[in-house]
Amino acid sequence: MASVIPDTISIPGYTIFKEGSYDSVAAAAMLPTGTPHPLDQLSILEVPKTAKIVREHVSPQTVKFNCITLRDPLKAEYKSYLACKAPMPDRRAFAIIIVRETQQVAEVVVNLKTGKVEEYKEVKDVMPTLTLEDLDIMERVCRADSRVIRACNELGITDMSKVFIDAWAIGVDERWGFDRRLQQGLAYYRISEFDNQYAHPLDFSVVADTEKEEVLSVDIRYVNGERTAIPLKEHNYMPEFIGDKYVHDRLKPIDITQPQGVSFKIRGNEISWANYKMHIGFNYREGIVISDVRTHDMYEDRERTLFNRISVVEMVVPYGQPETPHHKKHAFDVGEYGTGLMTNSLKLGCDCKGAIHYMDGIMSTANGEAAVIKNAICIHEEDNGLLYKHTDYRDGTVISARDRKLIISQIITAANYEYGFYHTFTLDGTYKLEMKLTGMLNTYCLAPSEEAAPYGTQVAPQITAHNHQHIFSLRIDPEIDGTNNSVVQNDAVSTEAPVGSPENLYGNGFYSKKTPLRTSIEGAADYCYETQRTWDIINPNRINPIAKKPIGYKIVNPNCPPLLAKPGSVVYKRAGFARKPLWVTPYKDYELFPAGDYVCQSTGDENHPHNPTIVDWANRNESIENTDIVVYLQFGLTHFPRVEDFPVMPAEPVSIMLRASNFHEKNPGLWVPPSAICVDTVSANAFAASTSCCSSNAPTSGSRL
Ligand code: ABN
Ligand code: CU
Repeated sequence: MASVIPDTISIPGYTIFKEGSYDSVAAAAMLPTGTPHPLDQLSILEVPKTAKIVREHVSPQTVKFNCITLRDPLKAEYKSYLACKAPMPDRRAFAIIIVRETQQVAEVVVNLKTGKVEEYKEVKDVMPTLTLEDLDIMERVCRADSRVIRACNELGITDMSKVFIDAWAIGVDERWGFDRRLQQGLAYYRISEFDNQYAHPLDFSVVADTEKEEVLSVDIRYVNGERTAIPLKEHNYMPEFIGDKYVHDRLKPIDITQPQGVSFKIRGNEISWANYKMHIGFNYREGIVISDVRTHDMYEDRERTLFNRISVVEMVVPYGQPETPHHKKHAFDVGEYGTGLMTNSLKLGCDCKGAIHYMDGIMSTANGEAAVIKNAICIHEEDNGLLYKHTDYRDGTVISARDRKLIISQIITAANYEYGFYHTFTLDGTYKLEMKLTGMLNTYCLAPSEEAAPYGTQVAPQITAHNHQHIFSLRIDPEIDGTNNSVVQNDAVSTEAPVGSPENLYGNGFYSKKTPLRTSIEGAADYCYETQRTWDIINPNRINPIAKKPIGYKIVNPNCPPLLAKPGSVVYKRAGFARKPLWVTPYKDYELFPAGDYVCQSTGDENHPHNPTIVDWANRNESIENTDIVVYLQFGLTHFPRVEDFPVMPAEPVSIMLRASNFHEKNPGLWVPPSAICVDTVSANAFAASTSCCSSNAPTSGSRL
């Protein structure tokens, strides 16, 4: 086995493993032990092994690796393995490469067991994700460019080391064809080393070909023919600037302790907690992937499947300022940059508090080395307030039980913004994805004659922050107690029959109107605030014996802003997925990314031969009834910046939920022992008797809450 040495590059939190040298301590901690689970991310050995096989395959041409990641097993193959009907699927890796000599993009599948390239496919007319290494190029190229230097000199800047360029994907810039790999650079000035860069936005942006390392255009925005002065006032948030202005004495420490340890058990990347079991994966693009989510039903005393795979597969942040170049600001942070790649290395006590289990994220570099993000995934429990409570005034009994959450989270830094992803399971049978938005607003300078409104808010003198939306796409491959599922739309409506009619004599009738979604075109559904629309993912083959309805999970998604960019706009085309809060398609292996596999510089044109999107998948108009389906859930918020969002944003949460709905026979939390102090004396004896023999109340996993 080749020895490896970690070699840290400038990307915070990344440790790169280079072959050929030696540092056993750091490497040993990251080496895989035992046979990997088929869904485990590639190990630090499998990444360079893949690179070597690919290199040999394309030799004498040379390659730049855009990604090296796990090739998920085919679903059928994996399911057969789980059912002990087939051997463990071979480990496979998937790489996207750019052949340096030709700039041709190719997808490669490598069988890590046989050491063979199994598939090699050139993909035309696509641009792969911008890696952190790709983004790194922009600032260096811009700082050295004479036109950029001149644009800065005109503003009075002579020291180019104080000029910073946020590299963004560009979307579509009609001035250059598709032959070039483009980035746009948003320019800022930093007065001092730890100064808030977003406090000094400059009035120009840059377009560059970052493969050729060539600036193509410096787009200066003139207002009445003049440059806009740099906003120079300081707006800082780091401790050295706050100095003695912190108020320490009003906030006493809060410590979170679990003296008897956590209630989850981890084996490799599989976790069991309360009644749940699941597998946790991670990749450069989706970040956290949760698979094989199952629950042990206490009433039926059997394991029941819930979700085959959960991940955030896309997001878009379209900005609403129509003036150029801001129309080009609509970041697809998953598809254009990779959620995994941008993941923070988390710190105990800062990002996460309490008893934390961390998992690393394993990425790859352009050279095909493994790059490890230590502590990329945080797994922990939190108290979640009341699970249930009841006071019986007549007999004097009071009972309440505490709920708790299992949270699997990661935080990414997407240039200015931070996004926290919190995948949360609770004891009532709910899965919730909560996103927390924090970090820095994208700012721009204002000329004296300009007002921020209506397309932005003046967050500080001379600084505007533009209106924008954040629309996330959560992909869930449901497995609601079996593979074949359907989706039914629920609308809370008044009974149609008029007041005074026999059916609705007193006019108070209302009910949940059910509309089955039968095809993928019908599965592209709109939200309806008036009817508090929800959707149930049901298993039509399993009827709840009590409710006499199909068992299901309810999608609760009231936070689904409509895409405000108009039809015909660039972002409307590119972000087709964001036009609907719900899409339902039949499952297909490797059909994952609703804005296309290749989002950088995509146009969103329908029927693209190499880069279909969810609009194309829906247009196939296939049946989604009682079959293996996938749901894409769009949720998020429309952000009109406030001055309180400056100079750094207080975290803003937004979430979506899937709740057990007629899935169980009764409240699934009833097995959770109530807190002794919440049981009134009348029933205390019964409670004491039940807890004296803890096995009667213990979850089957054997862990105690
Ligand atoms: N928010 C846009 C973005 C994300 C990541 C890297 C650069 C820019
Ligand atoms: Cu925002």
